[in-house]
Formats: sequence, C-alpha cells, structure tokens
Amino acid sequence: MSNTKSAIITGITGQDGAYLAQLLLEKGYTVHGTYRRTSSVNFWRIEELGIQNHPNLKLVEYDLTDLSASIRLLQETGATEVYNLAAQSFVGVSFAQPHTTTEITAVGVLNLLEAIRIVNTKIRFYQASTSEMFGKVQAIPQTEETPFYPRSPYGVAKLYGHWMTINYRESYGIFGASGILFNHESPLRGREFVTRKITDTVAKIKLGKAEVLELGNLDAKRDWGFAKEYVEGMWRMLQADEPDTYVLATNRTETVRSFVELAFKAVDIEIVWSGKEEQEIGKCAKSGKVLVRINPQFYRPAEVELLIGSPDKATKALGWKPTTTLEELCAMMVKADLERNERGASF
Ligand code: NDP
Ligand code: GDR
Repeated sequence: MSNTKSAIITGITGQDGAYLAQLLLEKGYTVHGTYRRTSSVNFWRIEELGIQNHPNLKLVEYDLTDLSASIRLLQETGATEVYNLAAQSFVGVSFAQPHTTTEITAVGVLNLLEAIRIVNTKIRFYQASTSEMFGKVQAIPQTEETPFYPRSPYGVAKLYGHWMTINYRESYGIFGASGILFNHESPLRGREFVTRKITDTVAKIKLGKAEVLELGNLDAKRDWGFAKEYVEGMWRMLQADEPDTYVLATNRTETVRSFVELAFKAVDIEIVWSGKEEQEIGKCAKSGKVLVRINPQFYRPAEVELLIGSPDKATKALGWKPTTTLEELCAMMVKADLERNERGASF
C-alpha cells in the first residue's frame, strides 16, 4: 500500500535535513524541504544523495524567524508531520552572534509551535534538541532525567526550544517530540565542525594539498554517532503513540585527540604527541613532520568537556539502536574526503 503522508523538513540544506529527506522519500512521503534564500545555491547535500530531482521532493523557500511565513508554510503544504531541523547550529558562532542564534534557534521554534496551534493542532512536531543542553554535565551518562546546564548561547537557545515543545505538548495537547541528540557526523557534515574539519584536512595532507591541521581543545570528549542512523530515530519518535523526549547517543565517548589519531590511521599515518595544552603538537611517527598543532583561536569562551549519552529509553520504546562504530564512521568520512579532494569538489 502506498504511503501518502506529507512532511515538512526545515533545514533541508543541512546534514540531517538531507538524510531525513532521503529516508522519508524512501518511505513514500511527499517531502516539503525548506531552504533559505541565499545568493548562491546550497543544495550539494541532496545532490550528493541523488534526491534533488525526486518527484515527491518539493523545495520551499522559508525562513524560520518569520511567524507569518511559518503559518503559511503549514497552511499551503497541508503536511501532517513537521521536523524542525533548521537552526544556527554552530556552537562557536553562537558566542559571536548570540542574538541571531536566539532568533533562529530559540524563537524560531516558537514560531512553528504557534503556527501549529493556529493552523492544525493535529500536526506532529519534532524538535531537534541537543546534548549541548547538558553542557557542564551533572551525571554520567546523560539521560532524559539529567539536569541541564548549557554552556553556550546555542545551548541556552536550544533549551528554550526544548521546553517550549514540552510546554505546547502539555498546554495544547500538541504532539511535540523532542530528540536530545548527541553529536552525529557523516560525509555530509559541514566543514566547520571538528570531525569533518579533521577528515577533510587529513585527506588534503595525504594528497599534498595541506601541510598542517590546526585545532583548539583536543581534550574535549564527545559521543559521536552516524547521522544517517539518527534521522531514523527522529522518524520513529513521530510514529510513537505518545509524544515524548528521547536521547539518541552511542554511549561511547572519545577525545578530539583520539578522533585525529583515527583519521590519520585511515590514511596509514601514525601520530605521536608531545608538549602540553596550547604547545601540544602531533608529529608523523615516520618522518617527524609536524602535522597537528594548536591554534588558540579555536578555543571557546566556555567549553563542554564531556558528553556521553544513554540511548536506553529510545532502544526500549522505539527499537532504535546505533550500529556504526566510530572507527567505521571516521574511515567513511576520510574516504569521502579523499575522493572529493581528488576531484576538486568545493564542499
Ligand atoms: P546544519 O547546520 O547542517 O543545518 C542547519 C540547517 O538549518 C541548514 O539547512 C540551514 O540553512 C538551516 N537554517 C539556518 N538558519 C535558518 C533560518 N533562519 N531559517 C530557515 N532555515 C535555517 O545542522 P545539522 O543538520 O547538523 O543539524 C540539524 C539540527 O539538529 C539542528 O537544529 C542542530 O542544531 C541539531 N542538532 C544537531 C546535532 C549534530 O550533531 N549534527 C546534534 C544535536 C542537535 P542554510 O544551509 O541556509 O544555512
Ligand atoms: P559541538 O561540535 O560543539 O559538539 O556541536 P564541534 O564539532 O564544533 O566541536 C566538538 C568539540 O571539538 C572541539 N574542537 C573544535 N571544534 C571545532 N569546530 N573546530 C576546531 O578546530 C576544534 N578544536 C577542538 C570543540 O571545542 C568541541 O569541544 C555539535 C553541533 O552539531 C551542534 O549543533 C550539536 O547540537 C552538538 O554537536 C551536539
């Protein structure tokens, strides 16, 4: 039987938007993917996935900060599920642009919730919440019950969106699900995020197109999973009988330094470390050449030192489980970056 469901994905030009669109199209949905007006087109991710010309994919121009546009988006598409993935999602930039981050990442959520309240309270809503809300962590591992302590304007803005989703669930009976997702990466990750910055630079070093990888805090620990698996969890949250809050994570944490080692290992380079903190360097074990060094510019005013999440609730209630290991994920990203750099791709 064909599925006639129709969904809105805000932020289809982002990593998760592209993977989620692919998943929903495979499931027979009509997908209304929103993008912002920009001076240059920005559809490389849906092109990489080969879905840009899918007959059931409709691209809609939309900005999350516009309330009346949010209302019209719901009215004109008639969608029954909304996945709110749009955000100013880069933690580092949120310190430099706290107002913009708040307008998009916090108030934008309110715009969509208000639009649902006005247009049709039966629309199911997914909010892209984040482990950044745990910030200075109050328990290990972090679960749905762990108290929040955000450490960036981005984390604070996301906490607002998370609580508003719960508030509209409790006040108006809206099916608002909040997914507290830990870091998830892929070959479609933006190059400003640390994993992709590492895999892209390692590929360039291997190909002789870059000399050195410059990073900030190597001691930060993250729970990294594969994005394609996480969007499946988002979909499952909206198919459940009741709206709820779920953590999606792998329950494994590694330092940025370990991810650097893994990425170089994927191109057969062993890294040896010396020096401390801002003086730390990583050298090629064979040649002695410096390949990694610290640039204080990449440190943040306040850091989230350690994240590790328990996905137990999602596993029990939704049957969701991550399967790709960090080694597999890192090797997949390095391979994609080698191939892109060889063909001179600009993303
Ligand atoms: P990306 O940064 O790759 O994508 C963000 C998307 O939001 C882009 O499509 C971007 O458009 C869009 N966007 C930004 N501002 C606006 C606006 N004002 N109006 C409409 N669209 C806008 O993020 P990810 O795909 O990695 O993440 C998806 C969501 O999940 C985000 O909300 C993020 O905060 C959250 N999240 C991500 C995690 C991760 O590890 N990836 C973990 C936990 C939560 P444009 O291309 O034009 O910039
Ligand atoms: P994060 O991801 O802040 O966890 O947010 P990011 O990859 O930017 O940073 C992870 C950790 O690496 C450290 N780091 C560096 N980070 C970047 N970007 N660049 C560097 O050069 C560098 N050197 C060290 C950071 O300090 C940090 O500790 C991501 C985003 O996707 C959010 O939208 C999402 O909510 C969270 O993951 C979960």
